[in-house]
Amino acid sequence: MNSYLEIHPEVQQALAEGKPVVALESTIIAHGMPYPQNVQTALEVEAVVREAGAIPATIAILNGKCCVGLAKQQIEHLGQAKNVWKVSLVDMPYVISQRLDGATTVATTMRLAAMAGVRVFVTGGTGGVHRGAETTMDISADLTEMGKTSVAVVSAGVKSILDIGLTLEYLETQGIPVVTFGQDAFPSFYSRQSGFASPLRLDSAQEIARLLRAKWELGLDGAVLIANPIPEKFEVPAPEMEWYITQALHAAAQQHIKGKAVTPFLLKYIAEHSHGESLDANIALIKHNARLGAELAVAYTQTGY
Ligand code: PSU
Ligand code: MN
Repeated sequence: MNSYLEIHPEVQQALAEGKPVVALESTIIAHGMPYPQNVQTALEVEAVVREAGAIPATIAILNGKCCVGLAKQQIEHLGQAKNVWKVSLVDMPYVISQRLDGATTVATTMRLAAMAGVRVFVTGGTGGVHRGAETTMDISADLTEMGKTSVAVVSAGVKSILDIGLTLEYLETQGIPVVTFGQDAFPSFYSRQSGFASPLRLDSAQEIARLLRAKWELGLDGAVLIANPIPEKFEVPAPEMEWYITQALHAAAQQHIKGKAVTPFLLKYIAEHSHGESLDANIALIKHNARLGAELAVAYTQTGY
């Protein structure tokens, strides 16, 4: 194992001392946002984690090494290089054995975080069950990974490029508690609402930390999905987003986009066509999630069940 993993010394030390660490994904850097906002946001997110008292560990595969904790120039490289793979679990053996560079999805970041001993992970949005999955069977490996790997995943809910209702059903089947922070409605990334109630609600990081302890100490392996609603002032009206999403789905169908290309295609289409508004919202919510994730990591080190 150790010859595959490269844990940054600062992260290694924090873990050895039982200090709070927050894992961060890198697909958002390489494939989720344009340069230079991607690099700037990744560095700001790390700063938010530090301000809240935890150590950030951005995770990516560089030259075939699974890096847990990146230096600034490595983040810069991921944000600019053109040949960075989007690495879900299925891609890991190839990218590692070919000594390539890869940005890690939620599924892969979770797995590497767990291997390193990191229990809290912050992202923007996870993958899920795609609209039309009853015929395409397009269900993200993020969901099956959450079913088995014991890491808390802080997100802004599920983006409505997905079928939110089916995604909630799948999460339930996989035994993944879905907890919305501070409200009853399950949020949909750009919006605080989704039309679905959240299965669970908790109002403090301490209560979420206790839920994590109870789950994992019972031997119930797997993730807890924590949905943190976007701050009101950054919300994008749902009808406006739905219009862009409908256009994006139509373009994807026309261009026969399939497999792992679907999600990046939809995200890129929406980002390019909705101009600055969705990007500003994306940046705001990931920083908002980073704060909650860091508070949760701190609470987890201090709280029993
Ligand atoms: N959804 C978002 N933003 C993202 C992703 C999904 O709102 O950046 C990225 C994440 O890295 C996620 C991946 O793990 O896409 C899911 O891809 P797929 O649907 O191919 O499993
Ligand atoms: Mn897919």
